[in-house]
Amino acid sequence: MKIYFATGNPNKVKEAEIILKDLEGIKIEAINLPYPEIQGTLEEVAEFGIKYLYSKIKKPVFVEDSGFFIEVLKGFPGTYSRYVQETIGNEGILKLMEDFKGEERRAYFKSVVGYCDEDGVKLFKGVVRGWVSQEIRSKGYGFAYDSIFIPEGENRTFAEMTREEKSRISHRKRALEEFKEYLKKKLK
Ligand code: ITT
Repeated sequence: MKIYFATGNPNKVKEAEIILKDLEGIKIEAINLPYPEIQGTLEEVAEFGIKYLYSKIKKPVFVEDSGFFIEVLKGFPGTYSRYVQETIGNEGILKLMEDFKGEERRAYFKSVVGYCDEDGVKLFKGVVRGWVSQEIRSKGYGFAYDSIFIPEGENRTFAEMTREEKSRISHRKRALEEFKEYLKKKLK
């Protein structure tokens, strides 16, 4: 069975490949098919996008919509994560966070996978909690907010961890793991 992963972000494809690699009987193929991203929660964006894509290609397909949420900033950048990363970037975020210390630096990544086949739409969610670091820290791994996010139980940022290490605990891992369990049951 072939399932398409619709995304324009190659980093997400590499991480999804690591997480889904042991899924027997299923072949994942990335396609860069644009879909309308409405303004709304991650769940609303994923559901609208996946319905649109399925109506176009009529084949099993999933999208993965994610964002970075800083608690003291009321969830900003959240569903604006891509735009904020491309505009003020991590330096801008650290500037906004200058006056906050310790627990005030709480943040999380959230991922929503939207899947659709002939049985309809399913959503799977994953969250990883942690903190915004004091400075940008990277060993060249990761992308976007990875170099300013320290997950719980770690003192390295995601960008100081290898892709495999990040993919053991990430929001994407948690959402795709639920998706994987669903597919395994479906294939039985
Ligand atoms: P799609 O084509 O799949 O939509 P995208 O880059 O627009 O790719 P999202 O809308 O899901 O993806 O993600 C919004 C932004 O959130 C993304 O561009 C990054 O800036 C940030 N982001 C998401 N996951 C991340 C991760 O694991 N590490 C760092 N930043 C992440």
